[in-house]
Amino acid sequence: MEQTFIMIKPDGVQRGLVGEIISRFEKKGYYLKGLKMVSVERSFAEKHYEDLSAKPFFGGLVEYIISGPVVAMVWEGKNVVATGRTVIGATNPLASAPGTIRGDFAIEIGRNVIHGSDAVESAKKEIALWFPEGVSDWQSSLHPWVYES
Ligand code: D4T
Repeated sequence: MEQTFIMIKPDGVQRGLVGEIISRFEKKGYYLKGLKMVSVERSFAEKHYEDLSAKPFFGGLVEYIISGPVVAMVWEGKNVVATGRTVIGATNPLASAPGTIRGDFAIEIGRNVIHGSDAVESAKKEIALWFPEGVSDWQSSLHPWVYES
């Protein structure tokens, strides 16, 4: 089964959106396999966003991510990388559809509440970076009620 890395950014934590966000992924049918609250160092945030290091917003993005604790998660399920991005909504919250997390809870691109891996390969990389200790391998007994097989 596919896994993705989801991070509730410092604004999502401060605004009390952790429970709502976890609930949306749970209710969809995805399985929570890793969860922790962390305050990351600047060098770690720079590593996470290294692909964006040449962008003009990189400095502000790193400041934002280190401005408070984040909630790091691994979610598992069919097509969870792409569908997780759909649940999250477009990067710019003003363009995110209502019903998505960013569409419902955010206005500014630099305060867009949540991160989700954009591809299966980047999900593997991000999970390895954020969860070097590994994740849980529990299986949900509800599986047959969510999946046909
Ligand atoms: P993340 O990585 O946070 O899930 O966002 P996206 O995958 O949806 O979008 P991204 O990689 O293009 O941008 C990463 C991060 O940078 C912030 N950002 C982005 C910003 O502050 N200004 C900008 O102009 C852009 C494009 C928001 C998300």
